[in-house]
Amino acid sequence: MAKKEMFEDGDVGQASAGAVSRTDFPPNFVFGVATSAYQVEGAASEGGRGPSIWDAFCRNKGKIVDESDGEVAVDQYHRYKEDIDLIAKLGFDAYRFSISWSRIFPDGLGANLNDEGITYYNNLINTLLEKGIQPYVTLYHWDLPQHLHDSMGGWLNKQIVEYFGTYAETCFANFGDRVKNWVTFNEPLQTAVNGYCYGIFAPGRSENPSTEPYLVAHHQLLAHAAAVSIYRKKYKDKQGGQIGLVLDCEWAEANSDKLEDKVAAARRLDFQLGWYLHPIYYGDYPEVMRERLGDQLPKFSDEEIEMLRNSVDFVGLNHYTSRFIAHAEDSPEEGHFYKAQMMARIAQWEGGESIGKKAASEWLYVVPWGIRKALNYIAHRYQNPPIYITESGMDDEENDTPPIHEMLDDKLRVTYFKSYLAEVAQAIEDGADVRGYFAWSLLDNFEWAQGYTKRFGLIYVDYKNGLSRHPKSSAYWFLRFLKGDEGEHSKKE
Ligand code: GBH
Repeated sequence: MAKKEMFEDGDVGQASAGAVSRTDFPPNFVFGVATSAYQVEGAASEGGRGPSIWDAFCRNKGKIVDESDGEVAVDQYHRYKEDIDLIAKLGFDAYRFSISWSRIFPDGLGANLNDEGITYYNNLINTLLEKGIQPYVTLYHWDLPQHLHDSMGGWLNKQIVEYFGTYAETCFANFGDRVKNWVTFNEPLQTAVNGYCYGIFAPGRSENPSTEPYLVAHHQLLAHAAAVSIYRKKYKDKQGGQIGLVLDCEWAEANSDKLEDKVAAARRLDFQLGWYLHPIYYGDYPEVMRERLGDQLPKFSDEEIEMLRNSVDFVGLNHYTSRFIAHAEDSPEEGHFYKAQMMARIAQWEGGESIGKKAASEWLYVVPWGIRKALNYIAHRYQNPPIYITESGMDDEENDTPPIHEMLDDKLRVTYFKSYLAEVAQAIEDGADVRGYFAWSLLDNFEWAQGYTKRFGLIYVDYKNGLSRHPKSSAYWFLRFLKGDEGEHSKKE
């Protein structure tokens, strides 16, 4: 049987699209939408917020394709009530957003608290709770206070661990009476690799691509552990919440049955998930990373490992897409981080047909079966932890030529959510302990280096007309799905 047919016969993957309904998930399964501070808030120089490394990065010519920035973004800082109304109307249970560190401590140091920042997040949280929406709060979604970068080297300096601890504790103390779900870091891999190896994300460094990413990841892990330890010692008992870490993983499917391809796919997963989860579950970085990187990979002291071990109440998974992985002595992928993995990422089946429909972003193909595999992989390799899918979604190209109603009819995005959710339901049946699914994103927003040229939203933002919000077909699909009006007819007996 050809590999492609194998994937379509139902056993291994592709649950039939359209056959998913709310009742395929446990009643307490959480459905939410996600955003991050820099991508949606705007008001970058208002309300006492200090500058962050993304403000500075966006000013470097050539880094953001449309030369835009998050100065205004989609102005959620001023429009949070309208946005929360929309979340409530669509019927979501939860909103995952991030706190901007420099809105809490403008210089990051932890001495000068910005009361206006505290007030803003209090308002946001209280408004959510009034509407029955649970806040899922990320402490760090890439926007380091600029002063910490300038004055001490930011994530390159181990002292950052203490500053992060102070910031995290301030958030627990101020918001933890109402926030019961915390995430320390969003995708520490992206900060490490795109920030310090490829230089395509803030702070845009690529001077020492074979050492800095590993140091930065190391310090993020220690900062994560420090924050969790503070939470568990001083807040968890009285506040009763949970705390975890969010990792990104592109599913890696071996390109063939050859041993070397299987090993390459396994290596690829260790370089994404194992990098962070192995220290937490098994006390050190994956062996294959030590083999490939030698002394470039920092070492943990016994005390540090003690802190890191079991430092998650849940694993957050950001999952968008998948690739076939083949062994490659000299990787066709550019740059140190990919070369170190000795693999090729392939987006085609053997016959040349693409692995899935392409979204707008170069890296994003619609591959529903990958999410089921990623979830089962985490369940088996990391002691079946509670998992929240903290991001999942796809983008359309910004295009202001067609009439707006055409942009709103996002058929492929509807297919994406239907088919990915059907696979999540399968993973739960397989035994993975999946607790929630957050669509990325609530609304179109600042897509980092791609600026406003890519639209990931369930809600369309009209950048030319006062940032008005217009729900797309996918938003209405979720509304029906969450009410239980979707999929029932096609459910198997
Ligand atoms: C998530 O990252 C982020 O958490 C979120 O903020 C973001 O808006 C969302 O994805 C959509 O991108 O191919 O060289 O251009 C997902 C991981 C990191 C995958 C950047 C794509 C692009 C690098 N993404 N990567 S490149």
